[in-house]
Amino acid sequence: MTTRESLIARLAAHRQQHVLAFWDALDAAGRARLAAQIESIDLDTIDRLYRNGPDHEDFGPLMARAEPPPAVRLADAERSEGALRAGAAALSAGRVGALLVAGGQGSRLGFPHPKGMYPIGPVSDRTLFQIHFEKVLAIRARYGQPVPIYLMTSPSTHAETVAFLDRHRRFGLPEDELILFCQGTMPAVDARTGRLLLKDRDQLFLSPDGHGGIVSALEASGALDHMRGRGIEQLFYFQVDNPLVPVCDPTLIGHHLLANSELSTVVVAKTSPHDRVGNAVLVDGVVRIVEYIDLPDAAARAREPDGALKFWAGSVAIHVFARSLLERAAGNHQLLPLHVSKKKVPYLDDSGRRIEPADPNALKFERFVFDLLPAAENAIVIEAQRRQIFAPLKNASGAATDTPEWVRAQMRRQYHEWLTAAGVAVDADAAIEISPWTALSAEELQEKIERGQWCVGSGTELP
Ligand code: UD2
Repeated sequence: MTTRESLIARLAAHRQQHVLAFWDALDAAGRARLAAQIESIDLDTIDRLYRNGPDHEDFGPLMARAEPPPAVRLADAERSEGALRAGAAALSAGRVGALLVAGGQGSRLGFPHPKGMYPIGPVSDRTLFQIHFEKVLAIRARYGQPVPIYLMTSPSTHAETVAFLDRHRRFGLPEDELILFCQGTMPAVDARTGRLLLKDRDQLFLSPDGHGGIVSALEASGALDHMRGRGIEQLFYFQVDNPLVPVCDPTLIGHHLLANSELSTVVVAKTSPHDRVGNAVLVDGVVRIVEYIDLPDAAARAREPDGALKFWAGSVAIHVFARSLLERAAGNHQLLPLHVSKKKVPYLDDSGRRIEPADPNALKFERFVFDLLPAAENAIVIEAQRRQIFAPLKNASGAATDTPEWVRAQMRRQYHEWLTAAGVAVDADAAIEISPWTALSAEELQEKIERGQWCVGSGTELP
């Protein structure tokens, strides 16, 4: 059993005893909670990060050696037919699963629930979760094989996500094809002193350990075993906030397979030097992603002689992973370095007063899943058109982009383009939504219209 003395001994070695300041006033449940949190923390690692800074290489020298990456064009006519066949074969053989990350706290959006519960469908108010699940179900129906969804939550989104998906009966997804697992957490420390911060008298301030936490969470939850047991070899990875994501797109998966790649990452052309997307680059012959906040200004602004951005390739956080890479990473945690960022974190001071800092006061630690790129065999970059695959919901109404209104407008625009391409005349401002059950792409919609499997209504949700 954990005693106060054993906790003090553990903490004192790292000068962190202050987190027990209110121990005597806690009830048994409070003590148990705090003790469990303290025991789950790797205090050596926290010390090391505070003293030495992040685990990863310095981005200045790294970007000085960087080149723009070679990229396969998703729509490259010459190669895409073969890619489509390869991807379709993997889906028809039941070898593909979906990895959906939904553990973030969505603080910029200001929505007090998991982001996946946000009603974004321009006509139907479908939630992000429903849109993603229906895309997977449509792929499942088309290829006649299960496509299990491995859905990562965090302690702050888990219970509500489970209850929401239960309430909606997983939108029709069979029970054994939805594997929910919760990621781990990391503490925050005071940026000036390195002291752990208390959220409450019986709680440390903990936040999700970044989407790179997926590797250890997949292993600890048994999800990797589930993949092995089901013969799932490739995982289509995406973020919960992007309703345009082409989930399990066969051509994309096919490019990954044809390149014999263990990690393929999708990029779009950046629209400005400081676009809030990761930067796919080639360093010493190796593909990697440098997050926008880490990109040195000079590199962000570097131009080619024709005026185009040198580092043009913006990562939209859509990847295809080979299971083999996730397995290797699960056995070697060094492959995912910890990044450090300075954030505003409210906390209790030693007298129990709640402090709401006006400026960033704390260091938070996160792992990024794309840091697995250098460890991947034959990693490739696939370029797609931004307007076709990317409209992330990040900001509350009022911001210039990435707001609910902006995302709905992007969705309507896409449906409008699909209909127009299929020869259907629609008013530019018509309220349109195309369900994933109807079509997952412009081509599919066109085929259905040509075969007479679908006809146009107006002003209402299409079937
Ligand atoms: C992410 C990418 C950025 C770009 C952009 C596109 C990182 C570090 N940045 O930026 O390069 O591709 O997305 O939209 O990836 N999440 C978890 N657990 C965590 C943290 C995040 O599951 O601990 C999920 C979160 O639910 C979301 C996704 O990861 O689905 C991205 O998180 P974010 O919105 O905080 O990332 P952002 O917009 O800074």
